[in-house]
Formats: sequence, structure tokens, C-alpha cells
Amino acid sequence: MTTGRGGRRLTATVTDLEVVEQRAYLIGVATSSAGTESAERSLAELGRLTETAGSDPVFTELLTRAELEPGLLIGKGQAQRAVELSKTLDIDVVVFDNSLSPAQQRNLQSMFECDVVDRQAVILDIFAQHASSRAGMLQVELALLEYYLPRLRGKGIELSRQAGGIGTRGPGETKLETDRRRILQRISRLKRELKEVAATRHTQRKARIRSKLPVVALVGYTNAGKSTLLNQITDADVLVEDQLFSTLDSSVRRAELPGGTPTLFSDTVGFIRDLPHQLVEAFQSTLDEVHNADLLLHVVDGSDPDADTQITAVRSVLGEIGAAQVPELFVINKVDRANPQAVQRLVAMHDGVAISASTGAGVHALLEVIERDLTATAYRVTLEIPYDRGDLLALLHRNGAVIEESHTEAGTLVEARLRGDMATRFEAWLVE
Ligand SMILES: Nc1nc2c(ncn2[C@@H]2O[C@H](COP(=O)(O)OP(=O)(O)OP(=O)(O)O)[C@@H](O)[C@H]2O)c(=O)[nH]1
Ligand SMILES: [Mg+2]
Repeated sequence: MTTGRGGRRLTATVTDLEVVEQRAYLIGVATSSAGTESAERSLAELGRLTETAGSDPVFTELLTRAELEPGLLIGKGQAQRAVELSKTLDIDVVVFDNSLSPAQQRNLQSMFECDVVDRQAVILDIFAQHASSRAGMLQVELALLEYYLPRLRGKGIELSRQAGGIGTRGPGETKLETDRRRILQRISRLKRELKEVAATRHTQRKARIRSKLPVVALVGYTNAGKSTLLNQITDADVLVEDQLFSTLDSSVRRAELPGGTPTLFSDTVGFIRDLPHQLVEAFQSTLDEVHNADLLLHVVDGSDPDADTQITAVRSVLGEIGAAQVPELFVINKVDRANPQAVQRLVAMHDGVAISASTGAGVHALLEVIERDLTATAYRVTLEIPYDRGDLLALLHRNGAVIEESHTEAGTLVEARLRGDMATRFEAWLVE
């Protein structure tokens, strides 16, 4: 039994009578080298994540250590204190902000009477609750199983003691499979099904490429305002919510830029620091939208004091999915409530455009910049340049964005983005 997507998810007990909200105890660990400030912000974010997952963060604590312990992450004494406190506070789940290795998770779990999970498990749990399309559910389930498999004990039955909290949910209304052998079977089934989904997506994308419309992908930290911007640009009706990871499926909408260029805008899943790599892998086909885009709009919440860290986290995921080479335009959003100096600094630092996706301020100017950027590199081409035409290769490097180069018998195979006039100039060397 659950509430709708907007509200907090309520989990019914086995008897289906009593509604239980997990009481969570959040622990962050700062090392002297990394400093406490970023650990504090990350811990505050974990609080929001925990709430989004439907649990109640009743107690939050930042521990400091010279270095992290391989066995327990924290010191034995610190762990024992936390065990006592969790009993006193009647805690259902202890959530570590730092990632726990499977061994650390098991060791800690054996000390506590309640469940012990980490930030990644919370993110996975939110994804499980928000998945709604078939592809989204398959992707999330695959990520969940791959995350939990090395964390199972024995045959795996003892995944979690409490029914229906972080770490037990599958996507939608399903419960997570907890038998090792069945998990392995399920993982191969999911991979097969996802291959089929990816093939369909590939066909759709090819049709789009044939239609030659440039694709602009909105990327950014979760809650930065990507969906709001998509709605503002294209009059779409994409779900916007003040919560983390509202959007899991990509949606593509068409709009005309001020100069009349028809363009496809694609909204997709938001990123976060320490995004579980199982999720990034499972979402590969969704994220192909980003990888294959002609331009990335990197939407930044200019009103968040943590904007710089968020930008770094997003860029690191972009690198992980092989999208680092796609041209990127920074959009500093929420200027209606941000500190003007902070916005100015971000704009100058990233050569960005300041907007408010909710009021629409700056959005027209943004579309003009997008149009200019697109015409600078609108055509993605594969060329084969003969070895005796070093002059052409040099021209390409000067005037286009070279994505990849390899060598064949006939010459240099180059994948690049070019302006329309340059693409025409290179027509003779185009590879179909
Ligand atoms: N004040 C203000 N709020 C905004 C602006 N843009 C978006 N928001 C709010 O920020 C919250 C998140 O917006 P979304 O558009 O859902 O963000 P998102 O990047 O799509 O988030 P995810 O899909 O969860 O990754 C919502 O409450 C929006 O109303 C803006 O320009 N100004
Ligand atoms: Mg969204």
C-alpha cells in the first residue's frame, strides 16, 4: 500500500493494518584531510534523500577520524556508542553517508540490532520507488540486484530484518528477491530484456538522426530545475517536484529556437554525488540520450551554496558515461532566489547563461545562445581523410570538434562535429 508519487511513501506492515515510518539515524564520517564542511553539506543532503525515501531522519551525527577504518569504517568505540544510541532512540535503520564496502556493511550489521545501509542504498531505494516506465523498472531492478548481491549473507535470506524499508524494496510494488541463485537468474533475464529495450531506443534515435534535428540534452544535479526548464521551453507537462530524482525516464520534446531551427530537447535523470555505479551502468541506455546529444545544457541550481561541488559531481558522471566530449553550455538557474553575486561568479567561471526556469527570465536569451552554439557544431559526421591530405585534417581540427580518430588502410577515420558549411566542404570524404 503506497501513496501516490507526490506524497511520502507509506509502507504497510505485513498485517496491512499499521503504517510504519522507519526511524533513521544518519552518520557521516569526516577525515581530517577532506575537512568537515563538505561532509556536513553531504550529510544534510543525505537527510533530504532519507526523507524522499520515506524514512524519518530522527538523529544526525558527524564523526571525525584521522582516517577511515577498513573493517568498520569508524572506530570500534564509535561503533559501540552508535549501537547503544540506536537502541535508546528506537532506530530502525542506520544510514552511513560514506559508501560502505560489502565487508564493512556486514561487519557493522552484525553489531547493530537494526538495519545498516549506506547513501547508495538510499538512492537506489528512491529510484525503486520512482521508477514507472518498463525500461526504468528493469534498469532499477538490475541496479538493485547487482548492488545487493555481494552484500547478501549466507544464502541471502537475511537481506533485511524489517519488511518494507530502505534495502528491501524492488521497483514499483515488488519486493526485492533475496535468494542468491534466483538473483543470478533474474540478473541475466533483466540484462536480456534491457538489450531489447536498448535496441528499440537505438532505432528511435536513428530515426531522429535521420530527421536531422539537433538534440539538446538537459543534464544537471538532481533538483536543479531541468524539468522546469523543459516545460518552460517546450510547453511540455513534465513532472516537476521539489524532491530528489523526480525524473527517471528521459522525455524528448520538440521546440523551435528563435531563428526558427526546430530542435529536440531531452530531459533526463538527475545526477548526485556518489551515484551508485550500478545505477549508472543500468541506466546506460537512457543516458545514451546524453552521450549522443549535439549539445548539453548543464543546469545548475545557482541558489545552492553547494553549486560548485554539484557541478563537479555532474561532470564526473558525464565522464563516466562517455559524454565528456559533447559541447556543454552552463545554465545558472533559479536566479529569482539566488544571491546575485553567487550567480555572477558562476556565470563568469563557466561562461554560462543566467535564467529562472520558473519565471522564464533569461530563457529567450538562452535559446539564442543555444542556436548559436548549435550552428557552430550542428553536424556530426564520420569522415575518412586520405593520408596525403594532412591539410584537411588540420582544417578539421581548427574548425570542428574532433570526437575520435582512428586509422584504416585508406586514411584517418575521424568522427567530428562541424558547422553546416564545413560539413558541405567535407562531403566528398563522408563515410555512410
Ligand atoms: N525559485 C525557483 N525554483 C525553481 C526554478 N526552477 C525550478 N525550481 C524548483 O526546483 C524544484 C525542482 O525542479 P525540477 O524541474 O523538478 O528539477 P529537476 O532538475 O528536473 O529534478 P530531478 O528530476 O529530481 O532531478 C521544483 O520545486 C521547482 O519548482 C527557478 O528558476 N526558481
Ligand atoms: Mg526532473
